[in-house]
Amino acid sequence: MNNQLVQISKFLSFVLRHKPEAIGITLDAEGCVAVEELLAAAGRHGQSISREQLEEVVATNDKKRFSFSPDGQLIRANQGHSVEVDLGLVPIEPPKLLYHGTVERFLDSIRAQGLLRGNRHHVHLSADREKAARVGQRRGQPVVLVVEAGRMHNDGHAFYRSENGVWLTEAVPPEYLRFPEQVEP
Ligand code: HQG
Repeated sequence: MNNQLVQISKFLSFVLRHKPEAIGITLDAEGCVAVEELLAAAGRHGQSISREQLEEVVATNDKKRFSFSPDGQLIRANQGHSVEVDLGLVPIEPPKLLYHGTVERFLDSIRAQGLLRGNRHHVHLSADREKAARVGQRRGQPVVLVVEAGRMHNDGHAFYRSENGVWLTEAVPPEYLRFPEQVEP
């Protein structure tokens, strides 16, 4: 994606996940808004986006952050919301291990509390180490934690996978986490 599309993607993340009211739109229960309404509201707030640019962002976004409804009339963010939305996620069995990318300065707190979802609806986990490292890298030198997802699932914790392949769960208690200095299986 070129810089302009990245900037549009960031704008869309902001309004479709966190602050629709910033441009005077409301999301429906599933987090959707009419494309026309979104584009008009964005234009009124100094962010003019053409339908073609929007389609390009949705199609080429590196993490498939957004999707259109089947008829193309509505758009929503696939995950990462802080506003209340029902994404219709269905619990599914996770792989045995999942990964979480973070940074050193959070480790003491994570050791004590486990992984907490913060403002988001869920803790975000990745299916492989490389993806998790990229998530951690947003904040500094990445540290990748191993999550014993299979064991959590057996113990009754629900897991979901968003449309763009991010694994989600409510919280990860510390006993299911392996920290880097511990021996790998
Ligand atoms: C940390 C991006 C202290 C956690 C990414 C993380 C991802 C704790 C930060 C998606 C903690 C939360 C989500 C505890 C967790 N004590 N720190 N008990 N529990 N943390 O951004 O997972 O570009 O809310 O390790 O690629 O970093 O937005 O979560 O460092 O997929 O599409 O608190 O956001 O995707 O940060 O990232 P975030 P995240 P998008």
